[in-house]
Amino acid sequence: MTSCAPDAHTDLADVKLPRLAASAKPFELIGALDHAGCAVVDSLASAGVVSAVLSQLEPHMEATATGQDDVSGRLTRRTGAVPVRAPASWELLRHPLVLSVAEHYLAPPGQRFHICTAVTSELLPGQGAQPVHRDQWTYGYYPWPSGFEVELNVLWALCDFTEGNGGTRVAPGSHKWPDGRELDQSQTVGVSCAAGSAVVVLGSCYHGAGANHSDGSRTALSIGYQRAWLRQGENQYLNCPPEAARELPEDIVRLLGYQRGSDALGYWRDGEDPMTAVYPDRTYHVGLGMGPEPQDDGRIDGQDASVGRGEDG
Ligand SMILES: O=C(O)CCC(=O)C(=O)O
Repeated sequence: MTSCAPDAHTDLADVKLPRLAASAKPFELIGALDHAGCAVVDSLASAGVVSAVLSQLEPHMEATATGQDDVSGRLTRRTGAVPVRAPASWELLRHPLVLSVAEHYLAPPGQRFHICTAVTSELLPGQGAQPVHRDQWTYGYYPWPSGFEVELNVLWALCDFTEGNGGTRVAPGSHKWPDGRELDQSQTVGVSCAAGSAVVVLGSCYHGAGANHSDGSRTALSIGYQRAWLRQGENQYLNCPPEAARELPEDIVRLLGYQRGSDALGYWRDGEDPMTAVYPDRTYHVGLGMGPEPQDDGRIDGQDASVGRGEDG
């Protein structure tokens, strides 16, 4: 990594952090993200959903150890496997505004996107600021071309975010800055927003959790989405093996990555659709192409579920 200040023509002051209302349309959020690389959508989730997610996750958060390095945060608890542990999170995972925008950046026609991570970051009092980073650095600092996004992260505020409690810090406009920078906190702006708001950050946008100087914890649920041809940050198949996935709705199972990512990507055994492992009673296309999806009766064009399966299917 090299250490340098942003270029004068892309100074932080040049780009303001966009704020949108919960009624924002996908094209408005996309416009804001194209411009700034990050945006806040105020009060996108209801208080009821926020409190249900928190109460379902609470025992797991209580049992989670704090991090063992500065990026994880030595006073931060990161609780994962959220889709299986908190059914109330499904509404956030599948939020229509988020899915439309994720599809725009991550899934051209014939391709899909999946959940990368769904994990809380609970900053306990005294937690210092997280190093400023790009989420796309997960992928070995690969030099993705500018404007080509591989990941999109939605930080759902599960409590009010303030500058004092470590509300996420972002560098608006930094998705266009050179890669590999070591920024300090003064090159970012703190996000203050109400619980239920969503801080949306492109994988190329520099950001990080702030420092928690308050006497309470600051909790975010970070739901990242990524192109289906990249390895997921969190191992969703260990978090949620097929017998657990069977208890989840099909759209969430698909987002977890059980579906094919595109033609010939992620198929199972003899060309079977991996969704078959979760729902053996439904008929999925066999072959390298994605093929048609089952109809409401679980069949494709009236085919029996066993069609195309091998002896051990
Ligand atoms: O919790 C936050 O505010 C940001 C977390 C984050 O950016 C990360 O862990 O990668």
